[in-house]
Amino acid sequence: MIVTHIPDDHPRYVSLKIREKIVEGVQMAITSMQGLVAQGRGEAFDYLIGERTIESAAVAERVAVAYLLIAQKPVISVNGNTAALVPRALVSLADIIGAQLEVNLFHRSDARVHRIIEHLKAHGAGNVLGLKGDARLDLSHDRAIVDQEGIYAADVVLVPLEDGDRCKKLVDMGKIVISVDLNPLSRTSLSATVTIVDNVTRALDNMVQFTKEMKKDSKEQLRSIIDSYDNRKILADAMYAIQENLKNQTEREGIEWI
Ligand code: PTJ
Repeated sequence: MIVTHIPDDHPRYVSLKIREKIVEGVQMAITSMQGLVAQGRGEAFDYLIGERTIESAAVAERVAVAYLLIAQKPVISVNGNTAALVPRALVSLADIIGAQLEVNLFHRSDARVHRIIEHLKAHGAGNVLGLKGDARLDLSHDRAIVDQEGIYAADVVLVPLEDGDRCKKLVDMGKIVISVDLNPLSRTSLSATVTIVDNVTRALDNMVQFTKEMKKDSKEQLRSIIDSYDNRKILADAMYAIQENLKNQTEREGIEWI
């Protein structure tokens, strides 16, 4: 495997290290080639947002954790990008929530599902769903293929880096859907119940931390966090954060903001 050495004093160290993980994912054949393109789009939005967890994303992450903690059947959907970027955090989150992990791919092959399951197991996962594919969502592509006991039966589903139509389909089925997507205007972001506009590498670590803190909260406390939440406000705040970040950067460079 070819791994490029990134010096830790490089000004774009963190972003380049994340990029290397996706490249490694492709080399291990767990991430699709299309996943590289998706990562590039994500990098662009991350740059616009300032490569940090904005306040409203942290709020959404706490609400997501509240939903996952009160869920009867929480499921975390894993694709080729998230498996490469955050395998350990996915396993940790599933463990402390008591959620199932299910591999669900857009560019599906049983061989890749199998490799991702093995990759998650190598990072500490127990049982991982996704190979059975014994249920189907009403969609015309392979993301429709799900496990009956997993995503199909779930009441709360976390879908990091998703394609918009499945997200909407899951919401239409009455499920609570939590997305992680750096583009606040993607179809996924617009249709999810809770939209986390953050890099999945930061979002998952934050959620693991928040779960540890919130696990002792009562059902009433978790409910009240959920009840005070407004997803449209979170989307508006992400757009505002992008605008402010661009404005500040423009002014720092001595360019007039018009
Ligand atoms: O492994 P597969 O076959 O299931 O395919 C996975 C990808 C991601 C290739 C597939 O779901 C896809 O094509 O996704 P899209 O339609 O490109 O959407 C991906 C979304 O995730 C885009 O809105 C990106 O901005 C966003 N994104 C990309 N990288 C990150 C991200 N959001 C958060 N963190 C990232 N690291």
